Amino acid sequence: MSRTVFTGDKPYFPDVDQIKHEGPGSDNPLAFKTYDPERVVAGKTMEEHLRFAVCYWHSFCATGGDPFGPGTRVHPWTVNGDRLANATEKMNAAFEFFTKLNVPYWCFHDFDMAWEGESVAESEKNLQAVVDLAKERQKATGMKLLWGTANAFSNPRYMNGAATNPNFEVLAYAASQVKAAMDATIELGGENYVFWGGREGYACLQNTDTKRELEHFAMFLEKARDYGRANGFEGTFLIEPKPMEPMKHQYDFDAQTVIGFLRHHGLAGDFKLNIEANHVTLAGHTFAHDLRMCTDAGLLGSVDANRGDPQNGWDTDQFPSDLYDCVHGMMVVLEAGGIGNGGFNFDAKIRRESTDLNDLFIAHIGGMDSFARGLVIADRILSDSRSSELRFDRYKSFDSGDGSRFENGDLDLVALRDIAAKNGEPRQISAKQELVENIINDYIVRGEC
Ligand code: XLS
Ligand code: CA
Ligand code: CA
Repeated sequence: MSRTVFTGDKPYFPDVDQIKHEGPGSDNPLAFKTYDPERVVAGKTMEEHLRFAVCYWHSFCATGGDPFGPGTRVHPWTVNGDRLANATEKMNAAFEFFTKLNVPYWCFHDFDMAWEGESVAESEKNLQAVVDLAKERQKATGMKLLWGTANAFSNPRYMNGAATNPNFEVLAYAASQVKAAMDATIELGGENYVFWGGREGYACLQNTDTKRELEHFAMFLEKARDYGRANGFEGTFLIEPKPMEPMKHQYDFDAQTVIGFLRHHGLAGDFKLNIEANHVTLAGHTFAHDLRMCTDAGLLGSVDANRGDPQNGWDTDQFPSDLYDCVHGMMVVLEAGGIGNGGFNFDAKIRRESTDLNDLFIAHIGGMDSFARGLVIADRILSDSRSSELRFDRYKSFDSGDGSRFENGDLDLVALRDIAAKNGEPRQISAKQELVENIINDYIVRGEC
């Protein structure tokens, strides 16, 4: 479906119309080549499968600054008015962008939409003023909120963490922000609420009580969950793992770490994971690996769709363009039956050197086409009977007889020993890795998508 295009008093992208699907033959940089919201793949439309979201922070706040120099882009929506006038213009630009790109969802942090005040009460008032605006624009356009979150990592007070800060006063301050951001998410009908660990971690083991900090973290999440549920939040709470940066050691290292933490503290019923591709690669895994760890646990909540750079060990937050990664990722998502009430959020920033206003459109179009191609190709691969045969036939020895008795817990160590003694040297079963890789590559080039 197409969203109603929104423009404020003055359009910020006057040269761009709503982006349309023109097909693989098109060389128009402002058109989709594969992503077609109405196209049906594996029983659902692309829009339903992918539930794309645009993020507020990189796309409308970041201007391309890095540790060696200031921003390179001047946002025309940054006006010299008061803070509310600025926030309003930024929101107008954002809703114009969302609706021209024709994505169904968006995501925010409290202080990318609003601005921090001198006190808790003032910050709450600032956020409420901006939520009122967002509510109107959502109503006018049909845009929906995929998730909201609180930025409890930028302000210097959070230098030692938020929920894991050794100072209780800082923890309480962070709670005030989470409460307000959750109120905002509820008011805007958000389908999820995200906790990224920010500075939840440590730099020096000798001055840190890790056990106590992790217990505080769990308690904080529990109280946030209770508040959300008591106040009408029916969506999913999401934890977003990241192994490092800003802290040297971050508690939410990767998917398996977070799954263990959630289960240990009895939080897995309300919390799932938001997997960001770049964070997974920082943890030394592949995007598809962490997705699979989540789907195996029934805890895949949502995806931050971006990528890192294989030569760099930091969070480059580039737009996803690696088709191989998108295919593998979508195979995991499709096999698990889809992304549920999560989505694919472009937590990605255009490069510092990309300075044209329409580069923001080009980047998102590329990301959407990459995941749409990933979806189409993944579906074709999974529909080829060889895909499941190659995986599941390897485990056939557990389907019946002694293998199945083992899975049921009916064989003890002595019984296993006796079976080994009777059978002698096991026969080899080829893993056929090269064949699997060849099949995937064949489908990447076979057939139009
Ligand atoms: C930072 C994270 C952050 C979360 C939301 O690395 O990706 O943007 O997604 O706080
Ligand atoms: Ca992210
Ligand atoms: Ca990131």
